[in-house]
Amino acid sequence: MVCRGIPWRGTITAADRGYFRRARESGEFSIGEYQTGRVTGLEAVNFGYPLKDADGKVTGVIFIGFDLDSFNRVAATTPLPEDGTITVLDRNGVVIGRHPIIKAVQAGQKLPNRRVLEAVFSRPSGVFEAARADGLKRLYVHEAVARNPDGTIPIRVLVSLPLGEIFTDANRALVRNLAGLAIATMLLVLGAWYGTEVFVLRNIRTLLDTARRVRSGDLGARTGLHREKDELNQVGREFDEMAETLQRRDLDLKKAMQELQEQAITDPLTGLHNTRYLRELLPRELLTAKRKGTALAVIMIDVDHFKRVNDSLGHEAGDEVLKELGALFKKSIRGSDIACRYGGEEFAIILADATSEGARRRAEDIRAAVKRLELSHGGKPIGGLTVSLGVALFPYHADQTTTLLRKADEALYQAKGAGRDRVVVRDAADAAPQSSATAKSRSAPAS
Ligand code: GH3
Ligand code: MG
Ligand code: MG
Repeated sequence: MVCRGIPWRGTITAADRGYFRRARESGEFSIGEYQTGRVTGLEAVNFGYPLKDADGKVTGVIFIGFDLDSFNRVAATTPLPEDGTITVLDRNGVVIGRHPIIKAVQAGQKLPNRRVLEAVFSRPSGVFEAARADGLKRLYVHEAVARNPDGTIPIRVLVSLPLGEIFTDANRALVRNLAGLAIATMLLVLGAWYGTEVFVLRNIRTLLDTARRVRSGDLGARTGLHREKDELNQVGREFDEMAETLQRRDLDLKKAMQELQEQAITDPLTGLHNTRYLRELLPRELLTAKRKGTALAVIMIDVDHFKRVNDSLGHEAGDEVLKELGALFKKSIRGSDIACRYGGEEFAIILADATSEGARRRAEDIRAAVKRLELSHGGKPIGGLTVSLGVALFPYHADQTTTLLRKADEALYQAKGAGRDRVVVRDAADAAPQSSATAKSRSAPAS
């Protein structure tokens, strides 16, 4: 026993109790027999309910003890004609409830009247006449209240009434009805725990908890109520299927949103990032660089005489060239760098954690790689493709996104002016005024 509903310390085993053994072996609800509780010391009948893991294996038994008082109370509230008695018996014929309480019929002992006991145990239910110890004949009605998984009847209700000459058939029918009422009441009490608490309440709790979790965004929550065939389990199954659909739709939606977001920041022709992305990203990158005290380079690239490609080979060929260039730029950057299509045939590459010299070298490599490209369109070679590149660095030349881009652009146009197919790194001499935070220990870059 690992825990209990009332204060209790120590170790107790319930392994020998009938309700425990049957619940464990059969995996089903089982009612025990008259016993003296090992914790309470009270006379009781225990109800055992198996706890199962996901594979249906019994891992424990939860039980509730019904003090004999509970049975007595039910018996006392059952409407009976005068001199009528009601007795509740366990599976062994031991009295576990009685009204009225009399010395001759003691709780915890077998029903003293052997003939009555035999008659009750000969059939699950029935009506018979028998004489009491005092010789008075009585009418007995008995009924099984529940059934254990091993087929035994754990609780029987026995109602008896005095049988006089005056009893007519009609009166007997009345007695039967009264006994039926008593049995129904008893069933109701037992059902209150077995039906309501164990199955209904627990399953409702599971349903509510799962609904709460799903509502708070945990779409992976499931009730797991699939094992039984009752209505609540059906609701659980429906709920889980609904949660499954919700989760699937949520995933589809997230995927669609992600795709949309990707599209919004991607250039469809080259697959590189677009200007929108660059303008969103650059301020963040500048902040990071500022925090880390590192430099960041922007390389602006513009294709030389690109109009000629369009004019001589057509717009489609121009597009093809832009695609190839995009692929080349993507190939020539590191994981932490970003390549964007800045506009028509202009590109920008952001190098995080760069030095002036490092950025120049990378720009040179790109320039040389473009020059080496051997492109063709419709079988005709596209020769002489070159690019001009302008480089500006944060924080040496600018500490703001727009100025940094402008400085790189100006360097690019210097390269154009100087004859194209070359790299110009923004001169240290025209470095922008620096904020004290970013400029403190930085020497001007070589250009
Ligand atoms: P340079 O830059 O060396 O001064 O000469 P350029 O011929 O490249 O001149 P400019 O930058 O003014 O012209 C760019 C041309 O690129 C103009 C435009 O038709 C073409 N262009 C811009 N976007 C695209 C595009 O998506 N596809 C194609 N095929 N052409 C484009
Ligand atoms: Mg151009
Ligand atoms: Mg241009």
